Amino acid sequence: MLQGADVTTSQRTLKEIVSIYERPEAVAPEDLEQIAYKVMAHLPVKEGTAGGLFFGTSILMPGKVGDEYFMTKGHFHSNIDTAEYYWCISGTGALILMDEEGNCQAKEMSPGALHYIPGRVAHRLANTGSCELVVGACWPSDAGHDYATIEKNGFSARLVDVDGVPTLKRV
Ligand code: PAN
Ligand code: ZN
Repeated sequence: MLQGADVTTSQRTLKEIVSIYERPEAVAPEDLEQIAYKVMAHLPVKEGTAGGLFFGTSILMPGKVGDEYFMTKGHFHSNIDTAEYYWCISGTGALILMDEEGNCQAKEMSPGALHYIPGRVAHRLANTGSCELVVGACWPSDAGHDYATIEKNGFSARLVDVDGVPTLKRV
């Protein structure tokens, strides 16, 4: 999706992120090495540089763990006031947002949808469709990623399949 100098690619296997799901045991052992998502990022300046921007494309595979849709780890930004844009390029899914008080909401992701994520709001993607969900993102180069808070407390709601309908369920 992204090409050129300064583009890095990273990927997460289901094994690396399985603990984010409500029922990690629902993943068949033979599926653990499967790639859950990839991120290509254009990082033209050093991470932490004030005033710069990063651009990334996230590609999230379709699938579920139990009744919970495949999703990204999710994070607050370390520099917590920094914002971000998410823009859906292809596929169907949701952008799940959670503020510091634990209020969660899901924003629809379908091609062309653009969402501004304000500072102090944790964000993650879920793929509710049957093809890859491809999302562009732009964030400040001094945002940083705080994964620890979500690893410790999780999101206060999960996006699950209820009779074929993606439903945000409080935990
Ligand atoms: C995105 C995310 C990307 C992967 O580029 O980093 O979608 O999600 P996780 O980082 O939560 O695994 C972004 O929000 N950058 O700030
Ligand atoms: Zn982010």
